[in-house]
Amino acid sequence: MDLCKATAMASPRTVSPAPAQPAPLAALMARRQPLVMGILNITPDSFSDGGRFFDPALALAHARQLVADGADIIDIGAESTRPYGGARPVSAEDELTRLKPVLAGVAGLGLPVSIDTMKATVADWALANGATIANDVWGLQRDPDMATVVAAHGAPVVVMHNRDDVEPTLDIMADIAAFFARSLDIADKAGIGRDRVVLDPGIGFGKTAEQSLAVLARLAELKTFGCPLLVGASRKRFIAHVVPSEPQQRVGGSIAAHLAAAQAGAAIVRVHDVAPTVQALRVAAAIGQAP
Ligand code: HH2
Repeated sequence: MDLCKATAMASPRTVSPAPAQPAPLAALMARRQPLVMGILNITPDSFSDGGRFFDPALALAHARQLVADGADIIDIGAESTRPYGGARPVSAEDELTRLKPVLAGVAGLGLPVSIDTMKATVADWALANGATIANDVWGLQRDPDMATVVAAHGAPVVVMHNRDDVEPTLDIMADIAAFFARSLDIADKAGIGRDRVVLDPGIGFGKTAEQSLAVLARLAELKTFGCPLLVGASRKRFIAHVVPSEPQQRVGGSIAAHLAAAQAGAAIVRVHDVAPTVQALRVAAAIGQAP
C-alpha cells in the first residue's frame, strides 16, 4: 500500500513561527554519544506497544519513565508506521487529536522532543508546541511541504530511508545512499543546512530481514555523508529472523543491534527499552575506555 498517498493531507498554508530557536544539533550531539532516543507511541496499533500509551495519562507516565530510565530525547509518534507493512493510515486531524493532550506535558519534562510524523501539518503544529526535532520516516520525500516546515522552524530533522516495496535482490546500501542524496538535495533547496540533518537507514522499512542485517553490518559506510547517524532497530522483525521471538521478547536482540550500531559510529539509537539499553551502552563504553 502506498502509505503516504493514503495519508495525503491539506498543505499547510501558513507555517507557524518557531517559539524559540531549538538547541542546535551539534550541541545535542556534544552531550554524549550515542544518545538514547526513547520511543513514546500514542497509537492504538504500533507493532510492539500499540494501545499501551494511547491514554494521555498513561502516555505522560511513560514519558516520565523514559526520562527516569536515562533517555536523552523523547520521540513521540501518533501514527504507527509499522515497519514490514500493515500500518493503518490516520488523518492529520486524528494525529493532532492524539498529540494535543500529551505534547506539552512531555515537552515540559525537560528533554528535547522529536515529532515522529510524515505529515507537514502535524510537524508544523508540534514544532510550534514543544517539539524541537522533526523525525520523518519518508526523509522529506513524501509530503512536499515537510522540508519548508522544517526549515521555517529551524529544526533539526531525522531523514529516514524508506521504500514502498521490498526487493530482496536490491543493493540496499546503494539504494539508501541514493535516497539520502535526494533528501539532502531537498533539504538544501529548502534551506535546511546539513548541520541540521540526521540520517537513518530505516531498519525494517522496505527491507528484508537480511537487508536490515546487512545495513547494520555496513552502517559505517554511511558516515561518508558527514551527518550524524540514527539507528532504530528496537524490537524489529529482523531479530525474530535470527531468533524466533515476539516483539516484547526482542530486548536482547535490540541491544545487540544497538551496540553494534554504536560501535560503527551511530550518534543516536531509537529504543523502546531505555534502561537496559543505557546500561549496555555505558558498560560497553567503559570497557572501551579500560586500560
Ligand atoms: N521506526 C519506527 C518508527 N519511527 N523513526 C526513525 N527515525 N527510525 C526508525 O527506525 C523508526 C522511526 C517503527 O517503530 P515503532 O515506532 O515502535 O512502531 P510503529 O511505527 O508501529 O509505531
